[in-house]
Amino acid sequence: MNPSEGSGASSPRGEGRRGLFLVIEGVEGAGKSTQVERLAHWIDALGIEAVRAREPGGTAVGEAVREILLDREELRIGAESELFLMLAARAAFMREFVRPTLQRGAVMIADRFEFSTFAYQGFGRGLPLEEVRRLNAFATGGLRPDLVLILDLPAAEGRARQRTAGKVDDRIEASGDGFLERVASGYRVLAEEDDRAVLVDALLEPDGVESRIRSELALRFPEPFGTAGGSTTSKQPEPPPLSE
Ligand code: T5A
Repeated sequence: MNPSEGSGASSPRGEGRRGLFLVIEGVEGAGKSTQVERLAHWIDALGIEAVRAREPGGTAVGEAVREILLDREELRIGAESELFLMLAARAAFMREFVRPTLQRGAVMIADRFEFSTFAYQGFGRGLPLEEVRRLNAFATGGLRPDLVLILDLPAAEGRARQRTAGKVDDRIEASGDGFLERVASGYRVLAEEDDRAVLVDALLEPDGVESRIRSELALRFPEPFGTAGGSTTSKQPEPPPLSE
């Protein structure tokens, strides 16, 4: 996905406040790209600038790293090398997208971010999670998302959706069902232990998933999303401050 900038003028959290950093996560085929697009259009329609980008990717460095990570099946990339490549892409993503977007008070919507690293390289590949978190924090400078929406779906269901869509396996998807199941359950553990994360039932139709996402945003960020209706699974009413 290429970055896209909206044209709205107002700031999501009021004048003089920083922007909002939203992340959509989940297993392969969970519907992340679908929901990132819908969310960006909704926020644009509210007159707020929304910037969206995928990880790994988005930047020139990130897209080059993505090609190595996903498409170069002849390369034997060890788990540690995979981690550092993801983090190399992330450092560029922070510098070129996230910080400038938040500094001008817009909404950054990321299609995957650090939870992917914790789930895939930590739970999936078996690298020590605390070490993964520590290295990730260096790449991000400690800047964390305001909200991580995890599209919760059994790994097998996501793979089935990908097959229906005609998607060919990339290097990471070819890591096997056991790997992808560890990733899916890893996401649930991550959601349980982090107040900035919430599971969204991704077995629902796309409209239902979108409605849950809007409701969650309305509850956590009443200004400017408070007009959205629907149910919610939120664990906290107020948005946490961005930490750096
Ligand atoms: N990775 C990434 C790491 O290992 N570590 C990291 O730190 C990072 C950042 C990236 C790969 O890199 C790994 C993880 C990944 O293996 P990717 O292509 O960005 O790969 O991610 P994928 O999950 O592979 O992307 P997909 O496009 O396959 O999945 P999405 O975006 O979750 O799903 P989407 O929206 O494209 O939808 C897939 C299909 O399902 C349908 C859609 O129409 C589409 O056909 N669909 C639904 N069907 C039924 N119900 C719904 N609710 C649906 N929503 C969408």
